[in-house]
Amino acid sequence: MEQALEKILMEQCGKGIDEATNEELYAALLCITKEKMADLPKIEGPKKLYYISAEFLIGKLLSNNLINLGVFEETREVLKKHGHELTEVEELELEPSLGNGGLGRLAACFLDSIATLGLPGDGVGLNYHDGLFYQKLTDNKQREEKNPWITEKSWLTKTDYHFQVPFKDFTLTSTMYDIAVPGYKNGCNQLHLFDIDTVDEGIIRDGIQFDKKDIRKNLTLFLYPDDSDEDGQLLRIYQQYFMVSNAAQLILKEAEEKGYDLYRLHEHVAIQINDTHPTMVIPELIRILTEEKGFNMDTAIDVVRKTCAYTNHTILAEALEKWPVSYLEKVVPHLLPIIRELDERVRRDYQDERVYIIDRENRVHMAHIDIHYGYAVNGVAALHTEILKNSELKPFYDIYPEKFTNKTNGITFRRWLAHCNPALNACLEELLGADIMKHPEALEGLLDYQDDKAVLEKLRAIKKYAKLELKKYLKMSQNIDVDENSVFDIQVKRLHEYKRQQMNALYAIYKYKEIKKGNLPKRPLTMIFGAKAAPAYTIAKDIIHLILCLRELVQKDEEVKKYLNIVMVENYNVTKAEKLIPACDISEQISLASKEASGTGNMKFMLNGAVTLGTEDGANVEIHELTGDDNIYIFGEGSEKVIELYDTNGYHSGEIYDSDPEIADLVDFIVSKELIRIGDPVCLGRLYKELVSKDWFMTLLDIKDYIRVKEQALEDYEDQEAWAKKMLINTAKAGFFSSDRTIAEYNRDIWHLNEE
Ligand code: 26V
Repeated sequence: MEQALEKILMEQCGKGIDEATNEELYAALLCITKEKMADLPKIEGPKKLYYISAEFLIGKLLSNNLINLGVFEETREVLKKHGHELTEVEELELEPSLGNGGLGRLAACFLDSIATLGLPGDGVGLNYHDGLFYQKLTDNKQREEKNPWITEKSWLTKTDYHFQVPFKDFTLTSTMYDIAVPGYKNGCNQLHLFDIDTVDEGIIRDGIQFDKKDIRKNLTLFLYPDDSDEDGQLLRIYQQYFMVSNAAQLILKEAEEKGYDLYRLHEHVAIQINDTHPTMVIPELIRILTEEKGFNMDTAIDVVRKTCAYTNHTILAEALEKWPVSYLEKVVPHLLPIIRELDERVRRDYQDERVYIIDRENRVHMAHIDIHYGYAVNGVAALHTEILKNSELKPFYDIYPEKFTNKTNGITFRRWLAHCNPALNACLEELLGADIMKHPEALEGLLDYQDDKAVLEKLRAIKKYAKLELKKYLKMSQNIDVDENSVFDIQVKRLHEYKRQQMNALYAIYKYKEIKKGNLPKRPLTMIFGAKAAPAYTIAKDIIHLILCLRELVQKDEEVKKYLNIVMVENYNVTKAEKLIPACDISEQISLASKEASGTGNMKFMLNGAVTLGTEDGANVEIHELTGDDNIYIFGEGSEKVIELYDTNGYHSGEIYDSDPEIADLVDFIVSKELIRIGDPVCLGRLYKELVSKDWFMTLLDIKDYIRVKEQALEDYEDQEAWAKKMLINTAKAGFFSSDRTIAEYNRDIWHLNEE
C-alpha cells in the first residue's frame, strides 16, 4: 500500500505521502482501491441473482472497501506513519444517501454479504443525483436542502451499456454506472445504477423544489420526490419503470450472452423484488419475452413466475403501493394489456376480490402482482412473517402457503463492527481467537467471560472511549456539549408516528417535571434523537419541533440542565449512525407492537453492546429470545392485543387522557406556557390534538409502562458491573443477526445459486 500510494501521489501531484493534503490522499486512495477491486475475480456461477431495489443506502465506501480488500489496518498505519488519520481523510467522502432508512440499508448490507459468501449477485437501481434531502435544523424546525453526492472523484464507473426505455410519449436512452461490491476477502460483484444523460441539477430551486413534469431533466434527480400530488406520483412511476425496464433488458442481455436458453431463464437467474417498487419488472419481462423473444403468454408467465421472488418490508397500509390504472396509462400504456391479462387470470382462478390485482376503484395492487406471479414471498422477521400470514396477507397465504417464508434481517459486521467500532472488534478477536467477520457465531464464546472482571472492565472502557469520540464529534459538528459520564439513551431512525419518537419526548417531559419537583436522578441522562421526517409529513415535523423545543427549554434551565440533556443530531445518516451506535448505552426500539417489520438499528446497537429498551415488535422479539429477560427491557402491549384494538376499534386515546391525570399532565405540557413561549403554537397545538383525539399509534396506551421500565433500566445502570455483563451478553448473542446468515438462508430457501 505504501509504495502504491507514494507512486500515485507522485504522479498525480508530485508530492510524497508526508506532504499530501487529505484531499490528495483521498483521491489517491480512491484510485488505488478502485484498481484493486477491478483486479478481483468476478464472482460467477451457474445461476445469478439480480437484487432490484429503489434504494441502496450504501454509505461512504472507502473504509469498507479497504476492510473487504483486507488492507484497512495496513492503510491506516501507513497514513499514521506519515502523520495522517484515515478517519480524517474519509471525512472528505460525500455520503451517497440513496435510501430512506431500513429497506435501503438492508439492500446495502445484503450486497456486502452476497459478495462475501461468494455468490454471484448484482444490485440494480437508480443513480439519483441527489440522495434523500439534507436536513438542516434551524429555529427548532427541519428544513430540507438538496443532498448531492456525485463528484469527479466518486466510486461510480460509467459503462458503455445503454438501453432504450419506452414511455408513452417518448423513449429514453439509459446509461449504466457501476459501483464495485467487493466481498470480504473474496471476489467482486457490482451495483448497477441506471441514469440518463439529460438530468439537469440546475432545475432545483428553493430548497428541494423542481418542475416535476420535465422528465428528461428530473428522472433520476431525486430519491423519493414528493408524491403528494399527481405529478409527483407520475414521476415515481417513471422512475420505477425506468429502473425495471433497464433491469429486465440487462438480465436478458447477460443471459443471452452466456448462451442460456431463455425458456430456462429461471435455472440461471433469480430476481429479488425489494418491496413493491420494482414490481413492474414482472409485466415488463413478460412483455419483452412475448413481443421480442417469440414466447407465448402462458410460457412467458410461467418462466417469469419461476424467476421472481418478493420481499415485503412493511404492513403499513399507506406504504403498500396501489397505482391508479389511469396513471399507468399516462406513463406506460404498453404494460396495461399485460397487467390486465394477469388480473384476468387471477379472477378466473379465484373468486375472492381481496386477491385481485385491479380493484373496484381501478387501482393496481403492486404486491398482489408479486405474490401471484412470483415464486416466493418473505417477511423480514419472525413476528412480521406471522402477521403477514395470519392477517395482512392471509387470503394469499391460504392460496399459496408454500410460497411464504421468513427471512429475519441482518446487518453486515464489516461495517457495523469492524469499521464503526475497531476497538471492540480488536478486543473480541483477541479474546475469541477468531475472524468474527467470517465467523459471527464465534461471538457466543464471549459468554465464557461474563463473570471475568477484567473483560467486563475492558468492555466498559471501550464504551467510554466511543462516548468520548461521540462527544468530540457533536462538539465539532453541532457545537453541542455532552457528558460522557451520563447515560447515553439513543433513538435514531426515520421519523414516523409508529416508531413513537413522541412517546420518548413525553418521557423527556416526565423527567423534566420530576427534576423540577426535586426528584433528582442519580446520574445525568443524555437523550439523543436523530431522524428525518418526510417533507410532506406534517405531524412528523411537529414531533421534531417538540423535541427541539424541549432541548431549548432544558438548555435554558440551569437546574434541569445538570441532569438532563436532549440532543437532536442534524441530518442523521449512515455516517452519523456509525458514530452514534458504538457510544450507546440504551437502545430505544419502542415502535407500536406489530408495526415495525423488523428494524435493523436494533441489531447494530445490540452488537455494539447497548441494551435494548423496546416493545415486543419486529426483530426485538428475536433479540429478547436470544438475550433472555435479564438483558433487555421489554414493555408495552403485545401485537395480538394491538391488532385486536385495531380490529374492534377499541382504542380511544381521549379516554386514557380523561381518566389518567398523570398522563394528561404530560400531554398538556406540549401546549404549556413554557413550551409555547419557545415554539410554534400551531405545530405544538396540532400535535397535542393528534395525541388526545386520535393517537393512531397508541402512544398513550404504553406511556406509563414505558416510563416505569425506563426508570428501572436507569436504576440498573448504576450497578456498573451488572450492566457490563448485560452489554457482554448482548454482543455475545448478536451473531445470529449477521446478514451473512440471512443471505445464506435466502440462498438455501429461495435463490439456490450454487446448485447446478
Ligand atoms: C415508504 C415510503 C412512504 C413515503 C415515501 C417514501 C417511502 C419510501 C419507502 C417506503 C417503504 C418503506 C419500507 C421500509 O423501509 N421498511 C423497513 O424495512 C426494513 C428492512 O426490512 C425493516 O427493518 C423496517 O422495520 C421496515 O420499516
